[in-house]
Amino acid sequence: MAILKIVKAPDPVLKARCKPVVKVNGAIQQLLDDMLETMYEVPGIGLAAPQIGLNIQVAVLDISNEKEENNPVCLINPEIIQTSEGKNTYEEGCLSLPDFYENVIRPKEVTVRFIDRDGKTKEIKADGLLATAIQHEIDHLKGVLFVDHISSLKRNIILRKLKKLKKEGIIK
Ligand code: GNR
Ligand code: NI
Repeated sequence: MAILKIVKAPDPVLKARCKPVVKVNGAIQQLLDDMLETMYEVPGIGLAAPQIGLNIQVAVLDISNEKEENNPVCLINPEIIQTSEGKNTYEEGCLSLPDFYENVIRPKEVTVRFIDRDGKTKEIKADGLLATAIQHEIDHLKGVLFVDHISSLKRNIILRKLKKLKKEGIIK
């Protein structure tokens, strides 16, 4: 097990498209376990591979609260195969955009097809926070951040502030 370093914007690794995983082997399972450990440590409700510097189609999620049992979800090569007409607004955050939050409108319900930690193909129909988090993580695998869904004015303010914080050595 290991805690991994989280990449902060702006960084080209967060803007690249991710390659599919061709085989679920021990190395991928180790990576999933390390990503879950890193996500729980922060804590966050999701983490995608580009956020730890890897452009591969892997993400982990857990929307359970501190009183509940952990409910880890591992997504390999996820695709959204259905979205609802109805929309939902959530105030989103991102571990790669630390301390910035904005409302994002997305489909309320999604069905996602993916390969799980055991290499089995699965489908989940999600709504509420899980649907939002799944869409947020799949966006990361396409090089999309939540700030790409808000106005360019708000996005540029956030990215400029992050650049400055990096330059001053306040964040890495
Ligand atoms: O921890 C996270 N919280 C969150 C809140 C609302 C919508 C999406 C998220 S995902 C985020 C972790 C993260 O950056 N995943 O990529
Ligand atoms: Ni994120």
